[in-house]
Amino acid sequence: MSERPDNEAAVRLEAIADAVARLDERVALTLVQDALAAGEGPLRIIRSCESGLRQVGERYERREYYLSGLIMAGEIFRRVVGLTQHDLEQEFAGTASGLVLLGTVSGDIHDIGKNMAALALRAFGFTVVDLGVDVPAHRFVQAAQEHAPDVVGLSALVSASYSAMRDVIIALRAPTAGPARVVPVVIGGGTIDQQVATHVGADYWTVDAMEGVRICQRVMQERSR
Ligand code: B12
Repeated sequence: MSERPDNEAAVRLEAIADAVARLDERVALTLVQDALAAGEGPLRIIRSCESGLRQVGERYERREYYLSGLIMAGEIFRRVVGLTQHDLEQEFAGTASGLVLLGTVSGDIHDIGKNMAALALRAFGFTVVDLGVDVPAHRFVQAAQEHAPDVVGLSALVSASYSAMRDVIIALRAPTAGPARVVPVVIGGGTIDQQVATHVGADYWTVDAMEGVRICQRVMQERSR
C-alpha cells in the first residue's frame, strides 16, 4: 500500500535529519536534492537538518562524537544551505527596510546560524552589516556609530560567550556610545533562552531566523508610529 503524501514528506524529512545526525553527507545531500525535486519547502528541509544537528550536539555531549563530528556536521549544513539557498530566498521574499548590524560575539566562531539570519533578513529587504565572528564589543560600538543601525543582532552558541554578549550590550548602552545607546538588541543562537536574554540585558531573543525577521519588522513598525 502506498503512503499518503503527508507521510511521505514526513518520512523524507526524518530521513534527512537522521542522515545529518549520522554525519552521512552523501546520503543527506542526495535526500535534500530529492526533497527539493519533490517540491518540499526549503525551510522545512533546513529545520529537519537543524534537528539532525541537535542530535549531533547531543552525541558530542555524550562523547559518542568528537570535535571532528561537529566540524563535519557544520560542513554538511553549509552544503545544504547552498543547495536550498535559491528556494529559500524565494520563500522568504518580502519587503521591508532598515539596517541590522549583525555579528557573532567575542570567543565564539559559530556562524552558520548568524549567516542564516543574515540571509533571511536580506531576503526581507533589510540591509545587513555583518561583522563576522569573534567580534569584540568595541567593534560593535564603532560599527553602530558608523552605520546607525535600526537593530543590533548578536549571535552566540557557546555559553562561555554569554558574558561577551553582555559586554557588547553594556558598551552599546554607555553614554559614550552616543545615539547607538537606544538601538534595540536582539540575540540569537540555538542555546539561547529567556534566562540568557535577561542575564545579558537583550531586548529580544530568538532561536529562529524567521522569528528574528519578525522582531526586526516589529521594531521598524513601532518606530514609524
Ligand atoms: C556545527 C557546530 C560547530 C562548528 C561550527 C561551524 C560554524 N562555522 O559555525 C565548529 C566545529 C567550529 C564548532 C566548534 C565548537 N563547538 Co560547536 N556546535 C556545532 C553544532 C553541531 C551545530 C551549530 C549550528 O550551526 N546549528 C545550526 C544553526 C542554523 O542553528 P543556530 O546557530 O541555532 O541558528 C539558528 C537560530 O538560533 C537563529 N540565530 C542564530 N544566531 C542568530 C542571531 C540573530 C541576531 C538572530 C535574529 C537569529 C539567530 O537563526 C538560525 C536559523 O534559525 C552545535 C550543536 C547544536 N545543537 O546547535 C554545537 C555546539 C553549539 N558547539 C558546542 C561546543 C562546546 C563547541 C566547542 C567549544 C567544541 C570544542 N571543544 O572546541 C567549539 C567552540 C569554538 C568557539 N570558540 O566558538 C556546544 C556548545 C555548548 C554550550 N552551551 O556552550 C554545542 C551546543 C554542542 C553540544 N551540545 O555540546 N561547533
